[in-house]
Amino acid sequence: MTFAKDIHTFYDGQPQPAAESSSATFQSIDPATAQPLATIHTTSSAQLDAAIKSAQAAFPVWSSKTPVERANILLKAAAILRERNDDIAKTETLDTGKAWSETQAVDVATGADVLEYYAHFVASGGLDGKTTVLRPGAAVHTYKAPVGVCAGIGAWNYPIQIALWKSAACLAAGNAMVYKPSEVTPLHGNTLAAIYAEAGLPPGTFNVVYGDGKVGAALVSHPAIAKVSFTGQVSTGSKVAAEAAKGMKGVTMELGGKSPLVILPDADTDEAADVAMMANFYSSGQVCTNGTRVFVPKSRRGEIERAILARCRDGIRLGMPMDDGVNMGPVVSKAHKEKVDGYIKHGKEVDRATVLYDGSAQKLPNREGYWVQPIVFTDCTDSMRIVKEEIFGPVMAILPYDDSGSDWLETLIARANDTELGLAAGVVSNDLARASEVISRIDAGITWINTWGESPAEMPVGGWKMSGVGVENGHEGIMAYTRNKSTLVSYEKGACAGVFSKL
Ligand SMILES: *[C@@H]1O[C@H](CO)[C@@H](O)[C@H](O)[C@H]1NC(C)=O
Ligand SMILES: *[C@@H]1O[C@H](CO)[C@@H](O)[C@H](O)[C@H]1NC(C)=O
Ligand SMILES: CC(=O)N[C@H]1CO[C@H](CO)[C@@H](O)[C@@H]1O
Repeated sequence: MTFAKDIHTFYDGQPQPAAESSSATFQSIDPATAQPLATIHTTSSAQLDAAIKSAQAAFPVWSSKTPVERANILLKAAAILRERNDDIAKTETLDTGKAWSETQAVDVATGADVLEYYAHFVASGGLDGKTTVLRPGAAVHTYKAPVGVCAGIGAWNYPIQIALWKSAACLAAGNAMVYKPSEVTPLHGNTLAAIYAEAGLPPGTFNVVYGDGKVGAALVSHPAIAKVSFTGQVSTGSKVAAEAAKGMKGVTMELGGKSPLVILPDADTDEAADVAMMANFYSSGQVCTNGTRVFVPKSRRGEIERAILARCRDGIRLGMPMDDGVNMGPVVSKAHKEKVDGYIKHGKEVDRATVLYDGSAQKLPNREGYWVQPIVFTDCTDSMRIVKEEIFGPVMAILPYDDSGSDWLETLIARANDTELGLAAGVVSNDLARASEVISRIDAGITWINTWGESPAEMPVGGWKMSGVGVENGHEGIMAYTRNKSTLVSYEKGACAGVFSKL
């Protein structure tokens, strides 16, 4: 694997070791073995300034390239990413603990897709303005101008994919970026920066800084930053947005969810069980759009629960993330394991939910890694803590609902929607008219019918309510990295003549 064992702040097109004496460090840990993988040098405030200066200097160079010139460089970067897919994916597996079967197929490829999508978008006129002829001698031109230097702050569940989703839109629109990966999963940062440099991105256009929330806060509040794109927890997101507001900076906030998956009474059993598994156990449950509140009709409960149970028993293969056939690795860190374990204990002992499937029979590959055995609770009610709060782990909560009587659908929709969060929602049904009605009445930004989780470059994604502001991807995603300019041009002399002339 080709990540550096000693990782430094990246600006001006290369890693920039700090003066030894002032350099604080932290380590990236492999969650499957608890062994350190690399030492990362925390970005000092002088280095943060230098990285932002580097981006400021690169901005006029990059933004004055034509859309086709920018697109060619981004397409080259996408080609390099695809060529090195396996190497980068292995590094992501080491850093996050996610199964290789996932990272190899998803993490790099879905990032490269977005680079290609926005390269083609800008090259084919996606950001073109328009001309309005006012009168024979005058016209109004409108432009989508880049905003300048943007801050990207990533999360630990999809490290390189998130870095690519943010930087693709940012760079394609002609901006420069200073990116901070999560301190829990930092290994991809300099790898991506070096690939951009190799593809021909001018030095300073994409820079990487390292550290925890303190470095993130200094980045967001820096006066030279024009826009902030953040992925992470709701509580951090609202602090970041408040700080950005002081400088009137634009924000894109991709935050958490506690999303409902509604299985309607007419759903196929296998279809329902497959969607429920995907919505809960992909990436060991560490997906922000996970559909963790699974509403199952009481009239169909037995067979649907049996189908879910069978898939848990035969289909979840917990193990060392690089091993063949493994589809569930450890969770990302020790602190996170303790949090998820705490919720499971609470679900059993305090909420007293029924345990439908208990993965504690799943053999652990070793004693050191941050393993959480998957679990499915049923007979859950809306007020239980495991139903209301963030868990972010392989924990499914089934909420049986009454599907008899006259107003069951109303009650169901109200319950599914009854959360401050509004990231995602899904429905499984053969009746598309009813499924669409349910989806249209749940306040959530990312919704699926008869599937879960797919998030292609073409699909704008972002949460409603406390789950976020703005979207990433799709045509809408890049607009957040632009601002509007209008120019009225007079082609005739004397447009302002006469008003202040002598009478
Ligand atoms: C969904 O919840 C929001 C508040 O979070 C509320 O304004 C809206 O009316 C609710 N919709 C339904 C159909 O319950
Ligand atoms: C630019 O105008 C569009 C509408 O055409 C609007 O949606 C967008 O928010 C504007 N951008 C900014 C930065 O104000
Ligand atoms: C059961 C579970 O882990 N659900 C989590 C899904 O992800 C969100 C964060 O985006 C958490 O709030 C949920 O707890």
